Amino acid sequence: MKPANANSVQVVTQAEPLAAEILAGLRAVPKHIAPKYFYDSKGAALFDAITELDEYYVMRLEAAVFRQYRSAICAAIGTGVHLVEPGAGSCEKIRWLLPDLSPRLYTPMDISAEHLHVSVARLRNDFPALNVSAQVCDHTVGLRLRAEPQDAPRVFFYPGSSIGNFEPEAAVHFMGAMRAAISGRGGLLIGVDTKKATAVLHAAYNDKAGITAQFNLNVLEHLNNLLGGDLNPANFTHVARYNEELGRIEMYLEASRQHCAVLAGERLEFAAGERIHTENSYKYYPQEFIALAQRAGFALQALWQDEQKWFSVLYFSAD
Ligand code: AVJ
Repeated sequence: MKPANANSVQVVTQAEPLAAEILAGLRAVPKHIAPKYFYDSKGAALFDAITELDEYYVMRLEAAVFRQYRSAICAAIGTGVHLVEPGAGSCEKIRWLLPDLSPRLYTPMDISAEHLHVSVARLRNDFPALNVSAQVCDHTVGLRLRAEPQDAPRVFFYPGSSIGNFEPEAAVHFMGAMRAAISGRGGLLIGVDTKKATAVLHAAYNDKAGITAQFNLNVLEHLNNLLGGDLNPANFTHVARYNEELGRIEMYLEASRQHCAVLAGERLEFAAGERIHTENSYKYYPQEFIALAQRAGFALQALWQDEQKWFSVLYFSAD
């Protein structure tokens, strides 16, 4: 029997002052834009193209780890769980676990209603027996889940090293929010990119085909469409560098000349060489990450890595 809330799409309205938040970031020194704004439909397509680049090892290695260890991963999670995936996007990665894992309910969450509707329809078509209850929300703002199904252990699925977009302290906070949404048994299955040679990281975020540059620059078009504006991508260049000290890739849009732009009726000034910080992508050795997760109330159950140890998949239980 299907739970009452199965096969629905729930929209969680969040009082998020979109224009105010974005403008505050562009008035700040240094200027910044949150990475969640990369993902309009063009940005999502560009990200998919990134995952297919030779230089971008992240998704290829994560997929390889899931392929190699799928049965062990599914065994660690157990059956009959309520699987929740914040930022599920195309709902492609859950397929790595299906049909071995038979969750009681799957709740993909995404900021884009359109994207979520399309992905959920495709998933239901391919896995008719799967109960899906999708939720349109921005998980970086907060997690609000319904109580049902009451007796199913809640397991969060957060692949792709998306956790790397958070500052380490914010990552602890977000994992704490997932932990707080688990009552009784439950867990967290998470994919985390590992620290490695600077040259490898540099190549992954500065691909020869320039797809990452297009992805970065597209955030300007997205903001123009969202708020009304004339930010011109031709006035900026893509910059990505590995900050070894902080263990993170930093991405910026650098103004190639002094100019002005308008966004949401506000005038923005850019000096030549001025940068907008658009993304951090933190890399963690497993031990560093395990320590963060422990602070959020999670206990390590298992760790799986590719042969080179470039990518880690970890399963934590609610402590
Ligand atoms: C989706 C955050 C995991 O940091 O590797 C890819 C995004 N940015 N290339 C990453 C991204 C530039 C990606 N995450």
